[in-house]
Amino acid sequence: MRSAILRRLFDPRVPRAAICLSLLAVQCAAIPTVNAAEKRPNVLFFLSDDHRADMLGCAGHPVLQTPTIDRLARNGVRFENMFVTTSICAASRASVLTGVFERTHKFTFRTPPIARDWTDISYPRLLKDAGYRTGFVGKFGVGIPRDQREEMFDFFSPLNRNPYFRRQADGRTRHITQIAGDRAIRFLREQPSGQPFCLSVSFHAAHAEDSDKVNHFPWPKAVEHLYRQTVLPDPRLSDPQIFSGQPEFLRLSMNRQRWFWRWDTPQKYQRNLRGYYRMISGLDLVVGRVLDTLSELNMADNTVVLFCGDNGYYAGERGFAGKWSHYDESLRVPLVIFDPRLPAAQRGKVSPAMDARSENLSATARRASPLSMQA
Ligand SMILES: [Ca+2]
Repeated sequence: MRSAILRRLFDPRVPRAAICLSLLAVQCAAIPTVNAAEKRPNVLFFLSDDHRADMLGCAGHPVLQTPTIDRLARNGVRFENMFVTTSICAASRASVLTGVFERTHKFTFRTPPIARDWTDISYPRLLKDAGYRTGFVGKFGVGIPRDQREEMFDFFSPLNRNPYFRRQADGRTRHITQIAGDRAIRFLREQPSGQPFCLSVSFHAAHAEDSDKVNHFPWPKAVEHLYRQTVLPDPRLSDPQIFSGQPEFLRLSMNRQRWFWRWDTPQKYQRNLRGYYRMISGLDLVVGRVLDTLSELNMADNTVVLFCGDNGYYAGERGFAGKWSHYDESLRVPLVIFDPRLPAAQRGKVSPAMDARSENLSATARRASPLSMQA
């Protein structure tokens, strides 16, 4: 089974996208299980939404505070050349799950669900088949028939936005970023000993609430105090000549239409970008809470933690908003991997190695990963 999966993943006729999770799944599944269940690493995978690579403190952002992800990068590796191949939520998330391009899995908005060929080699399916307890919390964003989904996940707890705030039993409201954290913590607390796990925590933040043209970026109350007094710098490449030099189809595109929703006046720019930053700081806070629980449960020393974004974002750069198109702001996403088994000398590095567009990704990922391929 494993060799068949590897053949499919590395078949040169099969185009592939960001296959690092698929590789990790194959590697984890390859570790012998007899009397060694405790040695197989757990996998904790955080995925943010509409989050560009430079929107992290550890990536040198001058304003945005992400202390938890920065700590993961200090003790792990940050990959500065992580690109998505299709810059839109649905298709990109399907690629993250399956490790193949949109043109192969053929899933995006309003298409049929992902075919079994591809869910069979999704990282949760590989790990579940290998004896892992697999969990999913948060924004799923892909169509998968129920029977296929149940073959992928033991614990499935999706969350939808709109609204971002949910009324709780005690009458208070709670942001869904925090609710995702609550459910992730529940999964960890229910984890039986002697079995490894793979938990995927998929945030809606920092996706805009597109139906609300006034409050695009609702942030959790816990980060209300951030960036209050900060005047946010203008976006790069915002000289009007850069926009006017774009081809007509881009000047008329949704990238431009939504610029008028969010970024076209200094007041809107300051308000909305402050909200966007707070949403990212809010998810960083929740990542910290989940990692604290991991430590409390004595599982941190055997858990590989990954943090990635599903696509980038234009926050006014080039006169654009949103994602979808081909420029760096839209395609480049954060990727941080913390592996507790990584030698101290290899920690805290910034790697230029990973490039999901590269046909050599499989070899690159193998070299970059502390988990050596055993195929
Ligand atoms: Ca997205």
